[in-house]
Amino acid sequence: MSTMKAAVVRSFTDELEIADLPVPEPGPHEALVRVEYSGVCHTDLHAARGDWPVKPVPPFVPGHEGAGTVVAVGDRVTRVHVGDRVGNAWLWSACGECEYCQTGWETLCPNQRNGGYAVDGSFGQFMLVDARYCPRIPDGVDLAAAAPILCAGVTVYKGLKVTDTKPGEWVLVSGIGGLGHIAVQYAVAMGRRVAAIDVDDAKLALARKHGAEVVVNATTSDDPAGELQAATGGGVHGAIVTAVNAHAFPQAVGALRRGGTVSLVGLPPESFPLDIFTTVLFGLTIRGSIVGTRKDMAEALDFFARGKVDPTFTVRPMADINDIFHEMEEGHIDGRVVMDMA
Ligand code: 8ID
Ligand code: ZN
Repeated sequence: MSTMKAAVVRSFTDELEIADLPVPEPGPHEALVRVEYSGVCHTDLHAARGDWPVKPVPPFVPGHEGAGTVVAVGDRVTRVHVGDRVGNAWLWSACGECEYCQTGWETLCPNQRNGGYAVDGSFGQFMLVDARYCPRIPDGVDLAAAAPILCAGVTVYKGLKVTDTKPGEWVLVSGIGGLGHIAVQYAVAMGRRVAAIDVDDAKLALARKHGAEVVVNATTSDDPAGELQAATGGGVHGAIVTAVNAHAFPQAVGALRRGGTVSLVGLPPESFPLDIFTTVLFGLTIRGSIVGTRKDMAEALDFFARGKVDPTFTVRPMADINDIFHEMEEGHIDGRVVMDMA
């Protein structure tokens, strides 16, 4: 039996352990992938700490932004072949049969399995993917740069779509981390005008670099929502909140124009107060948005392959995973960290 190195969560309170695990064998619909790069998403940190009401069961291997090459396939696999470049995703698989899968909402499938949560993920040198669901990486693109598209990219692309904004309208991106800095780029590529809010001037500089016209620092502004309202001539038409802090959510609602929509994407395990009167009289829409379908993923990767979005990332070894998580907790990461798994 051959073995591989992987970063393993043994408990929600211990550091991850770099361990030798058996290389898994693909089932009938699965492919075995040699992982070359894996992005590190804040969701992996929530998973490793057991932050959410529905918890993964240790021991497990996090990671749902893995990109690599197929090295073996199960006997029912037709969609991918040995040598193809593919990735894993949060939507690792879905049932394909429920009312959600049948109506283009496979991301809501109650029987879905999630990469790096219910199924071991990409923080290992090999991983399994369901060949019916895995994203295919376009030819010619850099695999390390493609990794952040597999979760951060598709999630913000879908989150922006469901703001129901039009080209020329304003969108607010709240939280300019791994997701948010890519959201700024998709929004610009989709013809929206971008305002950005974060608690850190370095993150706001990154937002400006990627095309934000208005930036607000939530810690130094006396009235962040009012400032955004004024700078956008009456409020943003849409907003996407990726911040990992419940205070950011009512701020984004407060920045909306009448009739505006906010997509909630960040997942701090908290609640926030919603003013009923304003929501009703201004006809606001507050909606959640979870990753994207396989079609959203293909579209998000296509924007990337055409050079419309270009993640800012730093490549680090897998052995750094605990340091990377600590830096993420402290908000010290610029864009995304992508681990070199080879
Ligand atoms: O499908 C989904 N809904 C989905 C997909 C992927 C990730 C949701 N997520 C969730 C993650 O689980 C996490 O809760 O989105 C959140 C953001 O993930 P990330 O972008 O990978 O995290 P990050 O790189 O740490 O960035 C967080 C940013 O939030 C800012 C930080 O400065 C950082 O730039 N931020 C914080 I913390 N507090 C803020 C505040 N009050 C804030 N920005 C504005 N206002
Ligand atoms: Zn993610």
